[in-house]
Amino acid sequence: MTPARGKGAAAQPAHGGRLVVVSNRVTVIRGKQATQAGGLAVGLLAALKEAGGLWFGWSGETTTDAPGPVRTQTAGGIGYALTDLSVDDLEDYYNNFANRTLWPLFHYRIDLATYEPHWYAAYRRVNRFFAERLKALLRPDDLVWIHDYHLIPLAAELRRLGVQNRLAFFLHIPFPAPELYVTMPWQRELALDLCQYDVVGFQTPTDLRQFKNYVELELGRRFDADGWTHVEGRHVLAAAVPIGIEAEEFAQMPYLPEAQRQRQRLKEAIRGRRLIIGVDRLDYTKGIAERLKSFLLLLETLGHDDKSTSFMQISAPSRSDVPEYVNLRVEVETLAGHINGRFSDSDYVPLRYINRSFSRTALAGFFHLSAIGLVTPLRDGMNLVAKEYVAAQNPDDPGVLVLSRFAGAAGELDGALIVNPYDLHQVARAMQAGLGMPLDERKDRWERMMAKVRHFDIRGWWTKSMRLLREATPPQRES
Ligand code: GDG
Repeated sequence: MTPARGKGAAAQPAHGGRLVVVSNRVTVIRGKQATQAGGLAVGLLAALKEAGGLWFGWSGETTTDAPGPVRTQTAGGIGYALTDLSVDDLEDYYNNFANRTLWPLFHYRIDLATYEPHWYAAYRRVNRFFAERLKALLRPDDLVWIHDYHLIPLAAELRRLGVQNRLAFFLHIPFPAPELYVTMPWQRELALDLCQYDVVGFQTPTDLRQFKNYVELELGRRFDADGWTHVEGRHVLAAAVPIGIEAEEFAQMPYLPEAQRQRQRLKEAIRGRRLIIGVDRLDYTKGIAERLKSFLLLLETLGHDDKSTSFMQISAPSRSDVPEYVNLRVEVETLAGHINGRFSDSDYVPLRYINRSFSRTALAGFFHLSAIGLVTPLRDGMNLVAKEYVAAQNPDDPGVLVLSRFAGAAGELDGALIVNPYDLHQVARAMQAGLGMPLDERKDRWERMMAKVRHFDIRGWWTKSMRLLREATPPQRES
């Protein structure tokens, strides 16, 4: 853990002030909706409630003319400030630069990354636009916590406007190896932008190391033992702050009436078969096609007469305006058709491939019933599904998590069967091993994982992030 204060730092009072959270997309959550919101939204809401705060970002609405003024409202004791975006800006800033340049590059897919100068220009323009709108809302002692790859330049744009507030950034996705990162024409500018924050948080020690390596190799600046460096006149603290889930709430969820109802429906449908489950946004980083190919290998090993195993893959549609996602959907649907065509019988369908989303409560019920949780991304910042699967298990008869070594969660969940998702045979063997694992071993592995899921929960994530944002004090001497 990175200490909040550098060695030899003067004892300075912690910074007070309101918390302002900034994320690309803001969803106003009212009353009961909070129970169905994603873990991240729940964590941010809790942080905002405790510090008394404001959430700023895109409203989800687009305009063909210039966007109107920022709209403010209060819900559940939290202030929201929402701005619309123009259709053209949204296309090039969000669909294109964020999701077709940064997303693939940061997930090690330079083959899918497009480097297009006018997309980058739109990305900077929208960040400048957000900065202008945010500045008008800021009080001098506000603490500002900015989220994810859509908003890397926001601190630099705020600083350019004279904003002196403490600014922290959290990157939800991996930071790539420097050799890949430097393929992007704007790599230096964006890295310097990151150095305009007071604190930059990463999901894992690996991401932190990649960033430090880049800064040392390309910017020629060293980090001290506490994680501080000094770039272009500013000190910046880089730290790993792994995100978690609401562990206790999720552990209770399978016992809610809705979860039990959904579980019962599924139980009747699979008729005593052992269930393998996968739940992901339909995204090429999640390794869904590779996972289906591994399942096909498992079915081939088991043979046509063995109808003991059933796989349910839930893939909520995602970014369906982006061509790479359209191609992925076709690939996955073709594979699913192939698997069921080869192995189904009049009384057996091996694969349920479901291209829609379910409530979180229903998911908890499904996880509880599943003998195997298959979480095999090709690259993932953390992967909350892995932690949710663990939390939703029956402590007396837990299932087995098969987890990609390339998910950030693999650094914590050492009780999982850790696999290389590119090695299709290895994943098939891990499924088979999990299905045959004795109860004692399953319990032992699950208890180790559940302890970690509880320890690194969502509250721990935001309290540590807030502590760094409030208290981190740079060393007195330039590093
Ligand atoms: C990014 C990073 C990082 C999924 N299907 C449904 C549904 N979900 C929920 C899951 C989980 C969340 O969505 C997905 O979180 P992940 O962490 O697995 O993945 P990303 O969306 O890629 O998130 C990732 C995360 O940010 C947080 O920092 O862990 O690495 O890529 O909570 O349960 N929720 C509902 N219906 C569904 O069908 N309601």
